[in-house]
Amino acid sequence: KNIGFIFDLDGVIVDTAGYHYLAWKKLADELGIPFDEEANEAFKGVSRKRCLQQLLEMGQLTVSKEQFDAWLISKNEDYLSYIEGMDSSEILPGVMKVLDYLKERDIPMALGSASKNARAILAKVGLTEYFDTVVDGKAVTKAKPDPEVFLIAAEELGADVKSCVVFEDALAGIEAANTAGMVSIGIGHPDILTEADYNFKDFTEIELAFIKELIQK
Ligand code: B16
Ligand code: MG
Repeated sequence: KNIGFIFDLDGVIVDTAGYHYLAWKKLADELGIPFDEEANEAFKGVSRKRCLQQLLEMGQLTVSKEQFDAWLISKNEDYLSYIEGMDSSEILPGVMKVLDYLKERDIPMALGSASKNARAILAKVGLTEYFDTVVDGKAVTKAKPDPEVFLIAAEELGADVKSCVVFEDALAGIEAANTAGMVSIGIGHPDILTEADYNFKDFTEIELAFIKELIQK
């Protein structure tokens, strides 16, 4: 069987949620819409467009297509300015241990992210060469919980769908992996990621013996 390891980016490999939050918060403040870190939780793993739709719904605003697009652009420009200085120090604890273990064994690895900035972030933190393929927000038409992003990743890796392992921090991502029939590993709060096959608070909790088992499964 052909295995494949698929990683979400934001919240799994790096924590960009804080930067997304600052950018959404800036726009929300400009529009007079109350927005806090808790509201930002619902934006995790969700496409940029869908996030703006949700924000406008929260403020009960309806706007023209032109205005909507202009806000999408300004949010992203702000976000890009916040992530400008990102480097490898922002790779989350324990992640390198797992990536290196898989790389040393030539296990096919993919990135499966909703972010259109995924490639730029990977380059900033110096992880581009770890991934055989990057399936990002530019490559998918249907957002998580639709399994499209992970199915494309499996295909590009030449991996059997049922032999793929997915690491995700968002509920929508866990649902996407489960729908695809892949092994889902929740990174974050087990109370939120209840549907995951396995749960870990973060990568420091993952033993290499567990990764070895997944490879041999
Ligand atoms: P962008 P992931 C997701 O990335 C983020 O979790 C989510 O908060 C963000 O809105 C989305 O990417 C789109 O990002 O604005 O950069 O295209 O978790 O799927 O790696
Ligand atoms: Mg994520």
